[in-house]
Amino acid sequence: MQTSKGRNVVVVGTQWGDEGKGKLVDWLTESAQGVVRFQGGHNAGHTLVINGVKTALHLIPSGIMRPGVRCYIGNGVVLSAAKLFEEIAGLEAAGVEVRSRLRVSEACPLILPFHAALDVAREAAREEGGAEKIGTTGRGIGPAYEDKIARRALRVQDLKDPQRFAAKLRDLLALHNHVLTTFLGSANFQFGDALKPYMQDGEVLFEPVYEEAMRHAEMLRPMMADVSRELNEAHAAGANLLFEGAQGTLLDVDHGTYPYVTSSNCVAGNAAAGAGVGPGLLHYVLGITKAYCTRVGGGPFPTELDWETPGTPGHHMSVVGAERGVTTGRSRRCGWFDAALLKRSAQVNGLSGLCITKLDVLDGLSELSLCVGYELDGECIDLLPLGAEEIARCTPIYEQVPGWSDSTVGVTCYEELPANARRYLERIEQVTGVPIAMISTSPDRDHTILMR
Ligand code: 2SA
Ligand code: MG
Repeated sequence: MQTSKGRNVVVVGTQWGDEGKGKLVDWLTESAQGVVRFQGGHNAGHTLVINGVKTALHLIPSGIMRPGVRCYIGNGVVLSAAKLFEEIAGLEAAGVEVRSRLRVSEACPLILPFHAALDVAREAAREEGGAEKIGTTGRGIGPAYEDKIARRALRVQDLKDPQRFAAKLRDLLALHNHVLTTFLGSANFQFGDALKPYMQDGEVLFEPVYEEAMRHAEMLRPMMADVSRELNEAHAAGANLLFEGAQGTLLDVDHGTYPYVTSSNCVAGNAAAGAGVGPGLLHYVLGITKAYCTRVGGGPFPTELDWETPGTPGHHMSVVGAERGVTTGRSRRCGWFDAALLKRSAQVNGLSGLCITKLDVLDGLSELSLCVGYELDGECIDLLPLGAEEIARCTPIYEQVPGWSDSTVGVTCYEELPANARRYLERIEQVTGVPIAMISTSPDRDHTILMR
């Protein structure tokens, strides 16, 4: 990977999120001057371990942990100001300077309390109607993107004009309260405690939402920016920029296991649209790829294993990999590596290289299965099909690969990996057609192998 001046890297998850992007963005930030989030919101959970201390970030780019690096929240992100200030407070308490280094696009749509109410209500209504839940994080991400696409969203820049904000908010509440009380009103569910201060009789109130937004407006003002302009200027001045994807390719609203997806484009191309730079500024696309697969939430997962029964490989992945959601604490489903899925991911992202993470979690498994294709309706295919229904009908075709018993934890040199671990990685390269650029052998910043 080239890290010379003016070279920008996009980091994306190639599976269903939680591939370890946070650690890698932090590691790559050593040679970057700016880190940019371009989609998603506080549904993301990026964990960093620096000198043994764990930090979980949801909204603020992982570059914040490197003093001096500028962080940008691009227009493609849906922003909860409440969560932003909660996260800033946590970082400041740990001695991290945030406010002078963080720029927030004025074009970000806002996530407000009624978005979370709608998110929770919709999931309950789905379940009651007999459909599988999407398994959202309940953070209001989907409803906030709906408002954006419907051209009625309140954006960060509306916070600068209280009258305009109030008028738009009244319109939005009229619409959403109608949906909450009529369409979703019959669904049997409870709003969480966090929503209670804003609600009465199943409706979201104007006053508490408005007053809180105006308090946030004051605090946010110094950080509001034309992020597109600032990024283009930083690039022109020779800065290296890092675009930090959240979630993963199979959760992309177009290319993922629709409808079991998030509501944004998680693929590399959206780094341009979601930050306000031209695609020519995206020089290298690094696909972060877990050495096995996990998924949190509903939807098809062809290589899923039993991850609840002790003594099984799936349970091993779940326990050794500590596979729990960083945002919601939910258990992640676990399964074998899926190279046919990765092939899809390589295509839709235009991956330049892979970074394999959590290789050490597979230490001690005597044999590994590698999915190289599927049987679908009597035919063999080598690429993940489109959409949840077809994917659910896929039966994986596996190759057996011998495992290794030596520990790979903390290995920093490729040649020191057990021979079978190297064979496993080389097979992944062959099947997916993407070179491995990096390997991560523990959550620690320093436990990283750089290949080329
Ligand atoms: P949403 O809330 O509308 O984005 O949910 C839609 C689907 O997207 C999935 N999703 C995620 N999957 C993995 N990791 C995510 N972030 C957190 C983490 C999740 C957590 O890093 O662990 O703590 O549970 C994330 N965010 C969204 C979600 O599970 C739905 O399948
Ligand atoms: Mg995560």
